[in-house]
Amino acid sequence: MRIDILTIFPEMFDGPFSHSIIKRAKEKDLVEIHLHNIRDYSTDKHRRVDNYPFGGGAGMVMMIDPILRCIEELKKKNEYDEVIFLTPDGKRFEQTAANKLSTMKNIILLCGHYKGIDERLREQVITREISIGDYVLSGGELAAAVVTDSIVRLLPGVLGDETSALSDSFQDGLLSPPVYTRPADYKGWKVPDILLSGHDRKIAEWRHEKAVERTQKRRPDLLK
Ligand code: 6GU
Repeated sequence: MRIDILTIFPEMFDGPFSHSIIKRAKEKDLVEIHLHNIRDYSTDKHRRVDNYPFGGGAGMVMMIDPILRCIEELKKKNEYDEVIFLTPDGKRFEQTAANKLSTMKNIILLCGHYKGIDERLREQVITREISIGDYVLSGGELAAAVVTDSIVRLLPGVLGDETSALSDSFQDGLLSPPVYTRPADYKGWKVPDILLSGHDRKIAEWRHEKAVERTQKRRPDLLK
């Protein structure tokens, strides 16, 4: 899979994409992530990418031209399944959308800033709009990193069996059960006996029971 990210802060992705699972996925050529600085596509001598909103009001709006030039350049070389805009007024991102995006060949993620992007881009070019939750971030970059991480970990070969995405919270509509590791008794804090019993079927039943219990208590909305 190929993911192209359009941003005015490409350096913001250096950290999240240089460690752990995404780093390994890139090294194994399971994903190609390309960062594009929207400013590089500005034809303005000051490399401007934003301007005042028509009709007045506070805040700046990202202009059509640099963003469209970048997207058109990419579309000459690759075919894209989706051109996604990260925005707090987009559809709230959930596991089902991550699953769907992970089946795609090439996608573009556009990170918004200021008061947003010129509406005509949303009407003419954007195919999907995503928000990662009901709170406001300073820009779309952290949201794009979150969406990218959720997609890349689902790509075949990225996770080993032992960390399979199938056992994630939400994949089966339930939160994950509690987990424990050594020592079995930490200064009197004990691990449930069942987990030490070696009885695989009973352990699986216990885990399912705890997952349901936890979901009922913390996220009853998931059970509806
Ligand atoms: Cl995608 N962008 C911004 N700026 N804020 C957000 C968001 C996105 N999702 C939740 N809050």
